[in-house]
Amino acid sequence: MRSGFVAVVGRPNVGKSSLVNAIVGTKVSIVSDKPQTTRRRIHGVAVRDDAQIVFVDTPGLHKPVTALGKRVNATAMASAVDVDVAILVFDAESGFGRGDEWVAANVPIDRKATKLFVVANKCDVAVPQRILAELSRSTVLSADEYFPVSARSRKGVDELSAALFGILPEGPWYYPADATGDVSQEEWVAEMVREELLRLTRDELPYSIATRVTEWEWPRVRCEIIVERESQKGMVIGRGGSLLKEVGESVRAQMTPGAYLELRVIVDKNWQRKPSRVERLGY
Ligand SMILES: Nc1nc2c(ncn2[C@@H]2O[C@H](COP(=O)(O)OP(=O)(O)OP(=O)(O)O)[C@@H](O)[C@H]2O)c(=O)[nH]1
Ligand SMILES: [Mg+2]
Repeated sequence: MRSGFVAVVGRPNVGKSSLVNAIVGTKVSIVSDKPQTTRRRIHGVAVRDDAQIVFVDTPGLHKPVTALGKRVNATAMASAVDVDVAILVFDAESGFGRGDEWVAANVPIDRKATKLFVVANKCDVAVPQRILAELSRSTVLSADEYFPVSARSRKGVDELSAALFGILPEGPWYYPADATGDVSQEEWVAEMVREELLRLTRDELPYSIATRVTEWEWPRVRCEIIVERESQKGMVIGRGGSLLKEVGESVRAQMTPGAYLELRVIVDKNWQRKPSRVERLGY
């Protein structure tokens, strides 16, 4: 048997979670067009023949301004320790820049024990000249390998996956053969609710939202949506409850049939700025 850990790091919004989902083959980590979607370290598991890879999806590294930001940055920083491969993902369309170099310089990666792969993502929207120029720019990192991919179209994903499976050392599997990750069913529903809210809200609201399942008595599932201000409550509920209804319907459609999903919006004033609240929410 062979196995290994692969950490996926990079700036926010470059497509780390999309890439993990594409390789694992199922949605283990939520995705949105808003930066700082991922807030926790999430394991996604992929199996091929005798080999199992545990992907470590991480929050995007950014300049933190809140207690939540500091917390998720620390999570990302610590995630590339004791892994076989660290993948640094950047956005090929917006280019390889200072922020990406900052990530490479500041995430502790033991280059003797850990291989560094650089992945240019979103190659479905970047023209070939651009992809080559940006990959060439990224060679300042002296990585072990470089890959152009598109998590969206899956172009290049199989090549990356094959390279990862190809270098796994012998070792025990860390998860059962049919596991896809370490996200519990409660966490998964809470994250799905947050994903829908990220899709449907804008401005500062997405960052103010946290979700958690507070009751699971199948088929009754209750999920709390936590916002930071009274004024945000109405925005999440929507006119006549329309937004919340849409969220509930989309999430229920992705759950085991028969679920009764109750969504409740509560205010926890400025939770994002309070370390103790951030911790209590499990970030
Ligand atoms: N065109 C294109 N868009 C992509 C691709 N991969 C991801 N995206 C989009 O990029 C946005 C960010 O994707 P995520 O997977 O959430 O990015 P992330 O790096 O995990 O972001 P954080 O969790 O915030 O750090 C979403 O709108 C995705 O649909 C891709 O290959 N091509
Ligand atoms: Mg993510």
